[in-house]
Amino acid sequence: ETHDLTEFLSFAITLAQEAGKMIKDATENRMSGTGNQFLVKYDNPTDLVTETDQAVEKYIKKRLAETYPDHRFIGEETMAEGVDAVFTDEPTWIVDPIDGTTNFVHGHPFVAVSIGLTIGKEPVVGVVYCPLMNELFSAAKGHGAFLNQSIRLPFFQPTPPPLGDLSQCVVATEAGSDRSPEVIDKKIETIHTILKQKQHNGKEAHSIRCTGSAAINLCTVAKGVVDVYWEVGCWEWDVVAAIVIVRESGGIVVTGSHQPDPAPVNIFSRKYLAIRAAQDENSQLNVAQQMWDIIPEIT
Ligand code: LIP
Repeated sequence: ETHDLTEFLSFAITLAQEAGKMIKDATENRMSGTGNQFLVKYDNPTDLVTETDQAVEKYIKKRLAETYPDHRFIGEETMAEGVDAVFTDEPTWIVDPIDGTTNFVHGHPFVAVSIGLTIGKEPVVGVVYCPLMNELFSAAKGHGAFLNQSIRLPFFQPTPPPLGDLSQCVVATEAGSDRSPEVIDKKIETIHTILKQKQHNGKEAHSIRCTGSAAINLCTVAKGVVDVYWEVGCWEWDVVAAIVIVRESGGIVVTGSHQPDPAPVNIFSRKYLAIRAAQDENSQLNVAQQMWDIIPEIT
C-alpha cells in the first residue's frame, strides 16, 4: 500500500494549527484573568499535566479518528490514563498535546504541540507548532523540512557552516522528570564534562541550552542554530514528529547509546542524540562519537 505523505502532512498541519489556537487561547485567557485553563490536574512537580493538555489531546484524537478511522493513536495523556501503547506497522499518530507543560504552567512561551506519524514503525510525518512564537515546523519523509511552510531548514542555505568538533558546539539537553539521585547526578556530571575547560580538543563546548521541550530542542537542531541535542528519559510523543523534521533538515538522530553509526531509530528508546546538518557526514559522526565518549549509561 502506498501512502500520500503530503496529504497526511497537510492534515497534521491543520490539526496543529487548531490545537495551537486552543493553547494560545488558554494562555491569553489566563493572562487576562478570564478562565482557569491552566488548572494543574496532576501536580507531580517534575511532570505537570493541565486541563489544556487533556483537552487538546482529546480534540486531536477525535479529529484523527474521524478522518482516518483505520489509523492507530498513541498520545501522552491517553497513555497516562493507563492505555497500553500498541505499536504496529499500521499508520500510527503519536501526539504530545503540549510539549513543555512546565513552560506552559509558568507562562514561558517555549511550548509546542507535537504531531508525528509512523508507518511501518518509521517516523514519516512530523509537525511541531509553537503557537506563542508563531513557529510551525513541518516535514514529510523525502519532502524536506520547513519553518512556517516556506523557509527551508536548516537555515544557512545552501550549505550549513562546518560542524567542527564538540568544542565548537552548543548542546541542548534537559533536567528531565526523573530526579532520582542516580539519574540527576549522571546528567549533571555529563553537563559538567561538556562545559569543562580543556576537555574537547583542548577546549570546552561553546555552551548548553535547555528549552524545556524536547520537540523544540530538536527543532533548533533542525534549524541548525543548536548543534547537538542529547536527552535521556523523555518519551516517544516528545520526539517522533521532530525526528522527521531533524532528519529531513539533513541532521542525524540516534537512539540508544554507544551505537557505532546511525542505525534505524527506536522511538521508544528514551535516549536520543541528534546532530545538526553538516556538509560531511564524518563531522556529524565525529561529534556523535565525542558525545558517546561522555554520555554515561543511565537507566
Ligand atoms: C517534557 C519534555 C522535556 C523533558 C521533560 C518532559 P512534557 O515533556 O519535552 O524535554 O525533559 O521531562 O517530559 O511533559 O512537557 O510533554
